[in-house]
Amino acid sequence: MLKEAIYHRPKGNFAYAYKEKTLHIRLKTKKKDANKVSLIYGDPYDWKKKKWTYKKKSMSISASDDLFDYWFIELDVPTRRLRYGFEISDRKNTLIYTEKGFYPNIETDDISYYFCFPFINPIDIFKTPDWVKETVWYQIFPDRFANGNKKNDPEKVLPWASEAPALDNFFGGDFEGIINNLDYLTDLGINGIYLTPIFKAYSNHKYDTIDYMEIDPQFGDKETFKKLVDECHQRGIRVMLDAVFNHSGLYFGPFQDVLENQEKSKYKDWFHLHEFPVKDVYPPNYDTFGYVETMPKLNTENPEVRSYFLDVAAYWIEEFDIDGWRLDVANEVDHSFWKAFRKKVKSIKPDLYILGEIWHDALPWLEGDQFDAVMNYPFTLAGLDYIAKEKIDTKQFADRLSKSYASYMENSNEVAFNLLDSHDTPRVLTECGGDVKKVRLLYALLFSFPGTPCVYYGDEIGMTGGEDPECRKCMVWDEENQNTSLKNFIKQFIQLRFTEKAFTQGKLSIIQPKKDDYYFHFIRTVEDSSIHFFINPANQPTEVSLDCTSTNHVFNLWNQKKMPIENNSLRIEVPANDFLILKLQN
Ligand code: ARE
Ligand code: CA
Repeated sequence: MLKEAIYHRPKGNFAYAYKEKTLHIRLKTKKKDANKVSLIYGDPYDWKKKKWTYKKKSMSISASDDLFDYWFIELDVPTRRLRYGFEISDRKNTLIYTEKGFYPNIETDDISYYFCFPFINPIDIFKTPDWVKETVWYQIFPDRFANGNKKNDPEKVLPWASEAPALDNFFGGDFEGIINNLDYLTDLGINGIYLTPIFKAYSNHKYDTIDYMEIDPQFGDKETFKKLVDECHQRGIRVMLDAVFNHSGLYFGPFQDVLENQEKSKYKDWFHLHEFPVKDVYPPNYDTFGYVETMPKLNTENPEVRSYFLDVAAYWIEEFDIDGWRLDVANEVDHSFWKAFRKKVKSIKPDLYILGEIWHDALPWLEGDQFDAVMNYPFTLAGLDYIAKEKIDTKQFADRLSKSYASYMENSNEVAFNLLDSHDTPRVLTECGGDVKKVRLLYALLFSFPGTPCVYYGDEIGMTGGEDPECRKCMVWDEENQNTSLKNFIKQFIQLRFTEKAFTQGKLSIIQPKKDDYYFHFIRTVEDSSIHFFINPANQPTEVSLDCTSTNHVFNLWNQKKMPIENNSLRIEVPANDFLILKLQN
């Protein structure tokens, strides 16, 4: 047994409260090293005749990556406190692993060396909003979705789709355009809209804010925005806005004041200035987003800045009843600010969704005191490498998904924001080289994996586009130019997702692919039913077999056909570039 590879540490993603009386515990071992792991556990104060009363329960491998197996157990903890260790066996030895190291036997006279989860205090439980699990998002880049009012068009507006999107061109999309098309979205089945920035700003993308308390006049006014939120809520659609609090725009009042009054400006501590005079030219002599001189970084440690932005966050919830904040460049803003942010927004609307934009490992923001989830780009990139670009095989794909899944708590995984693309990446159809079969497989994965899926506007009708700004073309409304079969496929999948609880609440197990398996197999289980998903991106069919010893019925959920079970097993073909969804029920 490779002791050096064995790892556990209470709290974080290795031992955490899932609910008031439920703990989740994980243990990492070298891949394929241990063949059995049990949790030895008990209440620290439960002794009989000077011996500690403990119980033992086996753990199972919930995920594996290239190097490690991740053992997992969900444990009821009625007294809310726990002392525990692990009994780990390989073919030769059994060892007890505790906070103080390895021991040959289970100790019951002195339990001080065991791991300790002192107490589940309800206030510390990571609570994420339930509704998010049931949400299918649609991301809208407002200038490009629909122009519902020509009167608010910007001065240099171009006729819809008359030119390729550029860094500085405008097409006049607005709130009325979105309102007019809410039936289209409802028909598609979506029930959440994520809008990229809508506050007064200079550019077409609006990430360079001028005024955080005003709506950009190109999109409408506060009244139209209120109408948009109300109309959405009437249809059961939630609304999430983009919070760009890492940096402002060049024309943000306080930064203009700095440029004008320099050292005398009362806003000089609102930013990170390197020297005076501050000049708004490249290269900037102040901290910025990247090296973009039109995006000066805000000093969120300054109490005035902090309170200003907390007020901004509160204002759009209190006055307009928005349901979520997506946090731009979230990992470059200080943790202390985000902790205050969570307290503030959750005190106003406890089930508001806080979504951070972080492309990397984000555990330090996902421990219950900052965000609910992050944009799941590791999922995006793994999916594209596997299906679109064929750069990795099934095993590597399973490893990557498992690793990122095991790095967070279930509380957050359940509301992970899963996406195939966004306004920051090439569109999924383009990544797939125009191959719609691949796109369908990626959607099958997106809509079946734990988390909350998001469709980037226009993907559903087969829009294409490379890197930003190409991925921001005007929405195609003419049905003649829409891929309606792709749209119907997505619609059907969303409907299916809503009819089966396992899609939104099922526990995940990723099946380790065998050496030559080129299909990806995972299961979502809820109560007495489980759904098996098979994704086959290969150009050849593959046969899979399922053990049905403890199953009475198997349904193919995609075509609603009952499948024949023979000799307690089911053998079935997954066609080339296709998927299969089987529900097993007792
Ligand atoms: C535009 C052009 C760029 C050009 C730039 C400079 O498109 O090609 O280089 O101008 O002039 C917004 C606009 C962009 C604009 C940008 C700067 O939407 O169109 O770029 O402002 O003016 C990293 C960050 C992540 C960030 C991405 C883009 O970590 O936070 O880069 N995403 C957000 C928004 C963007 C927005 C901004 C930030 C700024 O979603 O839309 O850009 O407000 C790796 C790295 C990641 C990296 C990721 C993508 O995986 O690890 O950290 O994300 O790639 O590059
Ligand atoms: Ca308009």
